Amino acid sequence: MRKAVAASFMLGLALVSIRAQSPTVPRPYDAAREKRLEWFREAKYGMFIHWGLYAIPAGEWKGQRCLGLGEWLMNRCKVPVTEYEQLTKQFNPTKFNPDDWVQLAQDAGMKYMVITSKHHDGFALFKSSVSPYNVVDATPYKKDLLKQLADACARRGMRLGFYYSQSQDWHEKDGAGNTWDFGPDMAPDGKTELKKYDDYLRGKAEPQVKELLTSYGPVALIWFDTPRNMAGERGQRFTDIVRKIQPNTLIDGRLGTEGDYRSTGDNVIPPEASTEAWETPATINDTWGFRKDDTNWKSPGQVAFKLVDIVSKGGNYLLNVGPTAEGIIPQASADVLRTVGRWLKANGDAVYDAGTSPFGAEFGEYTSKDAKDVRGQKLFLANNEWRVTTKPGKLYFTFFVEPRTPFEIPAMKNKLLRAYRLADKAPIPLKTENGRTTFEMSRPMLDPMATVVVVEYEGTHVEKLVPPEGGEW
Ligand code: H79
Repeated sequence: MRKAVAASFMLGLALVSIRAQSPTVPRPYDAAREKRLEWFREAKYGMFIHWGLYAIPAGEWKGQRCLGLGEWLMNRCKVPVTEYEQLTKQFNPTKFNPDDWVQLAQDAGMKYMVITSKHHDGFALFKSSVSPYNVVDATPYKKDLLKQLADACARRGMRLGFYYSQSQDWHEKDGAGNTWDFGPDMAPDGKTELKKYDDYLRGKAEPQVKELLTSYGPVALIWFDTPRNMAGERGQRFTDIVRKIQPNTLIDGRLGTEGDYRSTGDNVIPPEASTEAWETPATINDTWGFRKDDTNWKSPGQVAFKLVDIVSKGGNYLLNVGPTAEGIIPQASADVLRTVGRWLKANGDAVYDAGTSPFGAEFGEYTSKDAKDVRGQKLFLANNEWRVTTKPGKLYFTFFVEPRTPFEIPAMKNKLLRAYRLADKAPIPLKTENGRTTFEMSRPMLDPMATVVVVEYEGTHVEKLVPPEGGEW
């Protein structure tokens, strides 16, 4: 026994080094981290808010369309700091009503909110004694936006986290990213830093993160992004600040050193389940910061699918909205969120605190041909008809299209007890023949968005049947 423990510890050490390439390799168990993660694993669904000066140009600079992500405008159109800074004089979001935003998140069924406290452009949405480039000191609005949102969240029992761009800061000569005003970050050797990066980190980023953790009550999480030159000691300095001031605050997966959970790439949903805590940050159209020309809203059905897909794989869905410069969350995105929220009111048992699929074949399969996806990975042929999530003794089958009938429940050892539709508890007869259990639903299905069928079984966890010798069923 002791040998086994030692062996698994050694294995744990060995795995640390290969985790970077293989995020599905579990990390060694960390009781404190698991405790911090408890609420996060239950919550499943959060609201991301990208808001800043970039909402004013909204994708257009000096009458020219500036393509790409709205919040990347300064970078994409190489706007000098001296010009971009002028936006502060116009920033006056008088229609901002923090209670409306929290109410929207609650109507949407979202359990936490994460707002950009400072994006890559360097402008802070909060009062900062470290840099006057902030909403209180530099704009006619003069009020702390984060304080107002934090107070509304506290009043309504909503968890609040802060996005903070620790590495890129295009406003500062020693921050990463602004090559058009301040020259390249790195020498051509790719190793020698050309900016006094630690001056920026110690002079602005670290003290601002301290401010965020000190002045706004409990911070659910800090969402760092795009780690450049952050390895080792620099990342650890941020971790130390967070742990010292608010030990329960979660750190996302993009600090540069290991955080509390894994962040996927933007809009990336992995093909398979993982027991490690993770989160997909995602756009509801094709930008994070508001762009007036982007109305490519995902439909409520698409959002519901992504949510259940992510939950069935063990992750969280952090879905973004981009408010306008006046402080309004675009009506079309609010409508989508509320439609999904209504569906969650009836079907939330399948989502909140639900466990991963015990099966997996429903996700799809890797191509047997030599095809690659846009990221150069082996192509995964996703199957999007249904997903399954779990609670002890229960399987939640969520159907996004009418299933082939009869629908065959994947084989398992546990005895199946009963099935019913989640939204109205209407019983659904189970039929077992030759060891295979099936059910049929009356058509058309109840809900045009997605219909959840609960299947109850004996025991608390699914015991898989081992395939008979020789392989396939
Ligand atoms: O905050 C959101 C994005 O602004 C941020 N992450 C999410 C959560 C993000 N930062 N960097 N990226 C995403 C990758 C951005 C890549 C691109 Fe570009 C920006 C592609 C086009 C514009 C940089 C500049 C790479 C090519 C040109």
